[in-house]
Amino acid sequence: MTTKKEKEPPIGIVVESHGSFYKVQWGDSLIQAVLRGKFRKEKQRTTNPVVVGDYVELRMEKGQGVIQKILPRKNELARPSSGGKKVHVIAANLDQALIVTSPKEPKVSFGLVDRILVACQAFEIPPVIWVNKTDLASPEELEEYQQVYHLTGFPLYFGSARTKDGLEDLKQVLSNKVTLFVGPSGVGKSTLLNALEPGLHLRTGEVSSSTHKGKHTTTYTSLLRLSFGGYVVDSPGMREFELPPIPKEELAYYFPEMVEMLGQCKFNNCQHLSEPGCAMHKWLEEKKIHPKRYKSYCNMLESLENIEN
Ligand SMILES: Nc1nc2c(ncn2[C@@H]2O[C@H](COP(=O)(O)OP(=O)(O)OP(=O)(O)O)[C@@H](O)[C@H]2O)c(=O)[nH]1
Ligand SMILES: [Zn+2]
Repeated sequence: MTTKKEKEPPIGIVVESHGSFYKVQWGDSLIQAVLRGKFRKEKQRTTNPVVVGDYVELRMEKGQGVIQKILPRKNELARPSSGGKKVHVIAANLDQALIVTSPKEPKVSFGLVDRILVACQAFEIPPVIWVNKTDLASPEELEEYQQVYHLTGFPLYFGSARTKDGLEDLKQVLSNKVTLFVGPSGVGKSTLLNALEPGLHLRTGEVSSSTHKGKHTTTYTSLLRLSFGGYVVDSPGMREFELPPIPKEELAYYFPEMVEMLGQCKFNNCQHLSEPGCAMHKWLEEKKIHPKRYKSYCNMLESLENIEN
């Protein structure tokens, strides 16, 4: 141990949480840790005080780590707990979300990708789109992704876990970041990780040939450490986010290519559906937003209205 480490309390990152004990990565050591008693007695806003991704201060006692302090979180991925009063936090301090989608087997709709994009932004997790299974797709199908997303400014990558096309780019994207892989079952999240990091031996699910839908294969949330630096959140619960309750009037702000248009409508409470003097018509005509993105906006707006009614 260096003198510096003796002076400063060791800070590690929680990579597994099993209710009352945790696994914390500290440098190259993986430490079993428990929570200092005080935390468990304190009244908590959440069902679980420590989650994967938390940076924690440790004290070593009899070869075991004791979590002394949880450092402030920059973001958290959460859902309401079953009782409804508290929130259940799934992971914290995510640097980015890799939205894995696939044009075939399964064909993921743009509507679903767009919902996940909005949810990521609502959780303040910057999204990156990865179009997987390019080996199965036609050039037209891939071009469509380009058309739909190039105006959004969201980073967009193409590749195949099977042929390993594009995986060097993906390594760059993931390097030294904590990344959440998100996307519907069967798009190839586990296969991608196995291709990048063969040592992980993640289980992969075969896509059912009758439904073209995959099976869920992961059972608990953990952070997987990448040999080239960084971590990946492997979570069974959040394959497709639920859209958090966003006020209707804020939805347009989650569509970056719409933001510039927002001051140009006649009414400042315009929802950009078919109100008089709405700038959306012009925006579509001038191809400043892709019609598929506008359709996603309309569908999401409707589902938000349904939540409120
Ligand atoms: N052709 C092709 N098949 C792929 C590719 N990536 C994954 N697959 C196949 O797609 C199926 C599903 O892959 P998984 O990695 O289990 O998918 P997942 O997204 O992890 O699915 P869940 O764990 O259910 O969320 C497997 O049969 C993979 O072999 C790819 O790039 N091209
Ligand atoms: Zn409008």
